[in-house]
Amino acid sequence: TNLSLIGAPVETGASQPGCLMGPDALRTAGMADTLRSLGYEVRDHGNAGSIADNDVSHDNDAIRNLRETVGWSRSLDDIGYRSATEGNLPVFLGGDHSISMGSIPAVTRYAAGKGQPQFVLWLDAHPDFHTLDSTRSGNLHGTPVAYVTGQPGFEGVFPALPVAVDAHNVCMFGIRSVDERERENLTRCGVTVHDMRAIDEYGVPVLLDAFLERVRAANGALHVSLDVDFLDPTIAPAVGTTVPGGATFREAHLIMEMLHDSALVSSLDVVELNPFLDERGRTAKLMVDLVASLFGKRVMDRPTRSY
Ligand code: DIR
Ligand code: MN
Ligand code: MN
Ligand code: MN
Repeated sequence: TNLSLIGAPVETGASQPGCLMGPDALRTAGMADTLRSLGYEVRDHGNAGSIADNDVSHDNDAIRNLRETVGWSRSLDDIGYRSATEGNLPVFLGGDHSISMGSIPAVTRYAAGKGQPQFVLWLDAHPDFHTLDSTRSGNLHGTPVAYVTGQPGFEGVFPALPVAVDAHNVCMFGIRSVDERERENLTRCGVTVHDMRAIDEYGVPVLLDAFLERVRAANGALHVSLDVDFLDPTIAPAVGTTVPGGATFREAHLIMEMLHDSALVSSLDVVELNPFLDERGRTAKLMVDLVASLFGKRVMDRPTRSY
């Protein structure tokens, strides 16, 4: 597999500035060389730009930076689709979580062309399931899952989706901050939400293995979207939306290790890193280390087991 790193210096979806520097912090923390050391051919495509020549609007006045976000979604959709069709596994280096409004449509379209259903593993403190109508903060990083699963209200604003992700094929881990409107819609649409309590009660292996089995049984493509705030703030402080009680170091690594063993992952986002809030690159290095686990870094070899 060839990995293509796609920098997405986007901060217009977040409440505060800083994610603009995310791709460069991940590079500085050694993303490309770490992946090369695991045996991959890695090409860094540099940073993408926005296609912001659109003239969209919406009557929810709370929404911030709508045009910029639509522009980024178009641009990242183009770049991601091209990267996938050239046979690479795209790794999107964010940027706030609004970049998934480009990355996921791209890989979903590519998968559909091969007859594969798209699955999404969403690792986040938040479900990011607001629609343009339901968002109160107006921060569009809170909307990507609603958009990519084809929830109503994005038509005529964001690009039409040739193929939406089936909401039943979205599985979330680490959730611990949900707005009321999101909760109603998540339940209605059939998204699998493993909140932190579910991880406490069952542990990562049981929950993740059940999802990976579904992906495998459907011959699905699997996109992983890793938000820094999935992690507990004590180990990952460099994010603007920290929520206490997040995933531990080992829970996060175990997810990545199991994903590697599954050999199912076909694309990845690393999002919401705000280097301005970091402690000497500590969070950036942790994110690189987690990505390394996802791509095969291990302590000891072991026979693949299923749970
Ligand atoms: C909140 C926070 N649900 C909002 N969302 C965040 O603004 O819509 N997502 N921070 O990562
Ligand atoms: Mn998020
Ligand atoms: Mn989040
Ligand atoms: Mn379904």
